[in-house]
Amino acid sequence: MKLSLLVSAAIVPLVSAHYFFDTLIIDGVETTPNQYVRSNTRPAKYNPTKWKNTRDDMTPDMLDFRCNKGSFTFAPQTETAEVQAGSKLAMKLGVGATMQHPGPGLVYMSKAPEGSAANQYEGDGDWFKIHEEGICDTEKDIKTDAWCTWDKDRIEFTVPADLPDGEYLIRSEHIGVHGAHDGQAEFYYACAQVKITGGGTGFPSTDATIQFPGGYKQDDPSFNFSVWGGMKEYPMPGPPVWTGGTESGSGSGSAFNGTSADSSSTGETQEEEKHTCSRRRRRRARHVRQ
Ligand SMILES: [Cu+2]
Repeated sequence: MKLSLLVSAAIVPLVSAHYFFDTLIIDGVETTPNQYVRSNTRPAKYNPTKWKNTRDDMTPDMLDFRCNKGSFTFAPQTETAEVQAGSKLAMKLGVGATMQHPGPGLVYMSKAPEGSAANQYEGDGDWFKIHEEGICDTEKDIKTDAWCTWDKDRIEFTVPADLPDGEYLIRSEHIGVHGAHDGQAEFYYACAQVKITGGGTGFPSTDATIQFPGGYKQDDPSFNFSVWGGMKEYPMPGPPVWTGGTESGSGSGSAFNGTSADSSSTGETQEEEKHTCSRRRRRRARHVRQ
């Protein structure tokens, strides 16, 4: 653990803007990295999961898309945080990174089966969404700071007060969509282990739940979106946000319903070249548009 942290700390600044969640913040109190958040076994643990031009062998169609590669092997050594329903939490990135890719932030939860603890749960049950944030300011650049998560080091969210007591996984996720027009959406995600107390009796209906893998499909519009043709509405992935009760709730209102400028601009290829995220991008002969 210590060694991999040191190695990551040494490497991250050399790699543009890649990151991983490793710290749970409970009512403003920051906990120790990986105290409550499962680590992963990827050779470079900050690398995103992708369908195309994968960084290692991880794709969103694999079982480990739940909490990241090999993360279940860290479950026994990861503590389970006791959290009051209704609390304000955050999932923070490791080694001082910030989310310098355009794209949404999402938080899901999944309840460990009765009689099973969070640190025994692989996340193979249903997941429901408790938070999402997309485009916050349509006056800004959809390639960068128009997104709510831009340059932030954390995703903040509230545990629904109506959630029943029990042990859960919390899966925070940031999706970089700068390459999504070319099928290269980048998924950054990790799971925290929590025990909810003081909760309620609501639970999301089945139309508000998905499973990982399967809940995200390679051809979903959310993962084939282009930021290169100007401002337009972003279609959020996954089910609606559940905030309480027994119905699927309405979203947090961060996605906007305004202009939907269809992209037919020129010069987007040059602009895209400036973005140095993908080593392969430079070698691509042609810019494939969705
Ligand atoms: Cu990237």
